[in-house]
Amino acid sequence: MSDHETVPAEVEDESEIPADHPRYTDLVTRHRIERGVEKGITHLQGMHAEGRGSAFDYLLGEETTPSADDAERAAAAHLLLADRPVLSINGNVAALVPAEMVALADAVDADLEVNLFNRTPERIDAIASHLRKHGAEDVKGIEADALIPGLEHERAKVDADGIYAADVVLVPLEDGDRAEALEAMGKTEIVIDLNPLSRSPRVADVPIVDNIVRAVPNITAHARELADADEATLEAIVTNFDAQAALEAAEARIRSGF
Ligand code: PTJ
Repeated sequence: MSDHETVPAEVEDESEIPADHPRYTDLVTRHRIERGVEKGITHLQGMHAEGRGSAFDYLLGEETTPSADDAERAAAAHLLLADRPVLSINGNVAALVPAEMVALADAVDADLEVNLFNRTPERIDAIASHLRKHGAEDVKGIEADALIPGLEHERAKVDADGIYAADVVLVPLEDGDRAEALEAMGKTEIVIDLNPLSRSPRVADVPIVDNIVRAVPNITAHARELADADEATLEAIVTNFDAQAALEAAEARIRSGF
């Protein structure tokens, strides 16, 4: 075993993780999730979710594939075209990419809404204040005065002027039935999930099979680059994107390693 395989368990801050470690990104994401749990932001189940994601990322080569990059560009075009885009935040997303979600919301003029599977008032408050610390001005999802029809669990609780009224919703890191329910409401869905076989990416208009720590900054970069594009250009990017082909490319990469 090389002495780079592990880092000391007592790492206090992610800056102590050696940047030249071959699994640097994985160690940083693990560290952020652990800190998220300690701060009451991330649910303990978030650690399982992170482990699943990490295994798929390993098989994908821990890089943004060309087809994921296309999906991220299509996501940027959808968000720029939207009238009421909303970015949904759960405990893993808040721990991994708080500042990056705020930057994306700014770039595409979207709202940020906390939406949790394991919903408690304490976690909602902790996540909202964590996002505010990272620059968010307005955080939705606290009132939760509307329900997504057809869902029996806590993810159904949304803001009437947030996800409920949105035309485009970014749904990261959840393998579940909310994506299907949002689709039934007629919304355009962008899903970030490293597992191309999860339910959520399979019903998405834009499935992004990439690690959220790479995906969100890349969507923002595309959005900034497309900020002055005309509507026809954005529409063409959206129309030319093939969701089924993106899922197949990701699965082929995972199965073959190429
Ligand atoms: O904060 P809460 O209460 O809303 O709960 C959030 C979790 C994540 C615990 C909950 O949504 C959950 O249990 O999710 P699942 O069913 O484990 O699904 C998470 C999906 O995200 C899995 O398909 C993982 O492969 C994927 N995933 C995990 N980490 C990443 C990821 N995808 C992209 N980037 C990651 N870093």
